[in-house]
Amino acid sequence: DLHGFLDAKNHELILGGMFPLHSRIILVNESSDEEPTSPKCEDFNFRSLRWARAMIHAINEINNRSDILPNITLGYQIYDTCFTISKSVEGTLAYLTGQNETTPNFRCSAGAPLAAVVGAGGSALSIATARILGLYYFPQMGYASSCSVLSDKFQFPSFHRTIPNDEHQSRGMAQMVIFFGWTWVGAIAADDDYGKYGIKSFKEEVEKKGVCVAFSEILPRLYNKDGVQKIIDTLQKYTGKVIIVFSSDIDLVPLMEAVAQSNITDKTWIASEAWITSDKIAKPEYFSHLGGTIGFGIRKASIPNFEKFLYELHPENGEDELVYEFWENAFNCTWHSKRAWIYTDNSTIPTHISDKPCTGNEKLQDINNTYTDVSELRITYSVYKAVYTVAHALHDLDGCVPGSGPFIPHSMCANILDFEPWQLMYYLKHVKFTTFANESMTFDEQGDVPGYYDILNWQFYDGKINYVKIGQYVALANNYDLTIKNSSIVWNTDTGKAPVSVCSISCVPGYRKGIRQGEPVCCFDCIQCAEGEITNETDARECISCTADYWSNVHRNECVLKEVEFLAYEEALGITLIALSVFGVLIVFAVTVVYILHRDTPLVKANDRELSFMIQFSLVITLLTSILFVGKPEEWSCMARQTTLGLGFSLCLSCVLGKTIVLMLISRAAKSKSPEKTGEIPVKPIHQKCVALIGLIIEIGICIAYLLLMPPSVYKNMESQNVKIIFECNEGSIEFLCSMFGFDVFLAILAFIAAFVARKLPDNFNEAKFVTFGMLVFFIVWISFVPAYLSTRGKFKVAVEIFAILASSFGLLGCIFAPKCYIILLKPERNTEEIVGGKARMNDK
Ligand code: TCR
Repeated sequence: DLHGFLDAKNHELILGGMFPLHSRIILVNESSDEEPTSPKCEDFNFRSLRWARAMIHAINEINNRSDILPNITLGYQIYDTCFTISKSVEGTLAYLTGQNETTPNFRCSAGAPLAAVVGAGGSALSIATARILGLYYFPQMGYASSCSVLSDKFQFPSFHRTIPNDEHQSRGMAQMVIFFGWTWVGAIAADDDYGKYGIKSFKEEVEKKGVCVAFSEILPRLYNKDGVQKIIDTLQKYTGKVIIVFSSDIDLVPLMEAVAQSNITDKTWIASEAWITSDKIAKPEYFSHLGGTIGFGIRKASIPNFEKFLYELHPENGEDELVYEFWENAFNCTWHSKRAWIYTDNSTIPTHISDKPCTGNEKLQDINNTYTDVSELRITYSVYKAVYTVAHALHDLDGCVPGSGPFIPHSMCANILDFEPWQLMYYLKHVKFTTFANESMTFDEQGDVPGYYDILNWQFYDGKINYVKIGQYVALANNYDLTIKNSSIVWNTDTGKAPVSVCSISCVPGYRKGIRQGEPVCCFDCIQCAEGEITNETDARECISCTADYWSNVHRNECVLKEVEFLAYEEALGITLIALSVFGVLIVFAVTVVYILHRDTPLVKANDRELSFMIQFSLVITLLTSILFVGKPEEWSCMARQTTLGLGFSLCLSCVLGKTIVLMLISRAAKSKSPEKTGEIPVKPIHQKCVALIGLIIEIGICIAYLLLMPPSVYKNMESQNVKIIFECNEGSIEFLCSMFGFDVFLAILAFIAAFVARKLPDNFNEAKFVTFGMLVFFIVWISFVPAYLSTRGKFKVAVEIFAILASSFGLLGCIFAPKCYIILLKPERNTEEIVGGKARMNDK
């Protein structure tokens, strides 16, 4: 028979109600030689008793009201589902068959026709019952069945509910996870439709946003130590901090007991609606493990006069046998006298709870029981709304004006005392009313209500766990709105701040994400960008290369202009080189001054005075060209530097050649003839100058061709070094450059040969010997220059060339003029015609 409350006497219509008044059925090993009986239930559930009482309270209220169903009295029949599918189906069939008939005959249930069924608790139960009720299009109002599949009106045509679809809740949780920046979360689901569908849509939502689900576990259906241990192991391995649990409190208890015994304390639990306000889980002794839990709760209201009504429950108020059982469980006592009556089946009488006898004088006010706790009326309010919805639908049906009713044909009305289930369905679909809490109730196409949730946070004060509202989530049509007041959240982290739940800490700019083979995308390594590449955002997937003139900085988070390199005037090397060249020029000037002052002495006059001045002038030029090599290269300085240098040297060397040729001829003549006749050699000073001029002209020719045809130009060298742009001169044509300097070398060789031949002239002052030295110095400098030049880079290349210029100029200066100045200034007694010899004589002509 129906196990629960029945109040159907003298009533016109009955509402069926299904509540999990017990949490499970007693499993007995039935032998197959006996007739099987429906299993008994155990573990009394105070919370659902409150729900059932809310239904009765609502019905009493409606019966007393004159504005709803004034002429009809409603009765109720409540069935205990024991939180089990089989019991729920059994109850459904009992409703439909009018208890013991095999054919559905719901009109005859308990003496009055059954109008609708409120229930059946959890989604799995509602799905099972809705399939049967749906066959008859029998109205069903769910109050706690939130699973998204129940919105499918093809499968469940007669199902309506006053609790929002879990789709909203999953989406809200996903948004919350994203709001707090968690990307590495765990998920645990109960082994039923509620848990599995809830986690499924949560995962879908969250994965769209790049959050990874580290693990997804299913709670074992029947308590099973290994199954729970497996989840504990997973939790212990989990490195993130956030775990989402979609489960009813009853299924979650074994896991939470195990968690409380483990050392898993640094996790933040995200609760689904079914356990966030459950005192089975929110126990102070679990608080160190579960403190700071955040979860979703459906709308709450305090139902008027409900608390008083709850306290009215007393076994001696002529109530049902269930109330005796409640009393035993609540007060921890035993009705010794009533036992046989309460537990009709002797074989399953539970061992009595305690030896203390129940007296009936116990006071509910004295104990702290979930049943009387009216601080969090959420599902209770949902039950209340479900009853009111049916009542309003019945009221609308009753108020139908004949002739303008909704039913075809002839705009018929239905009769309140004799209507078909589908006719009430019509009114349920269109019902519209406002509850005492000012909530307006309507149902959409799917029989659903809008998604509204309070976001609750567990906080411990006043010696108990409080559910503090820290925000809300409102889902209207396509508009989702999550508000969270961050400051009012209490976290169970060491820092008191929101936990950071990531697999890998995000990569700062300058680093990119490197995939780890075979691991989720949220787990990655941060790899620094290569040189010349940067990222300027966090968590970049790729580095970007800097453009041509730019290069990455040390942190690789910015492209900076490349450093420009050239030999600047300001730097020490540049200053030193310029100082050296100016110093050289000053020395040349000094020599010139000495020459001018002693212009009539034999030594100066010897071997063409003008050529000597020309050599001094050319040395000034070569020394000064080194200045052109310093500083940022420009078009003009690039063109000027090599050509001036070439010209300077050619002038210098051709003058030297002019001089040495004469010396050579003299020495040749001296070998064959007597020294007196040397004066007769046919060389005139004008010829010497011609030699110098011809040399210079040829060089000028080469230079002009060079500048016109393939001139040197500025070149930004970016290849040889990444971090720097080297400003240098592109020499234009290597061929021209080589021929220009090649000609200089040619002149130098000629001068060297001539001087070498004349080096043994038996003069007192042997100029040829010093020129030979000078040329040797010149060669040595420039020969060693080539490898040094080729092996240096950047600005030092120029410095090497300047060194060569200075060294060769100083070499020439030193070898050609120093000995002469020495004699002119310090040994004037040797500066006589005899000593200077034939040369002077020759020049005198
Ligand atoms: N929907 C769950 C069952 C459930 C529940 C609860 C059970 C909800 N809220 C509170 C016990 C207590 C929400 C389902 O299965 O759909």
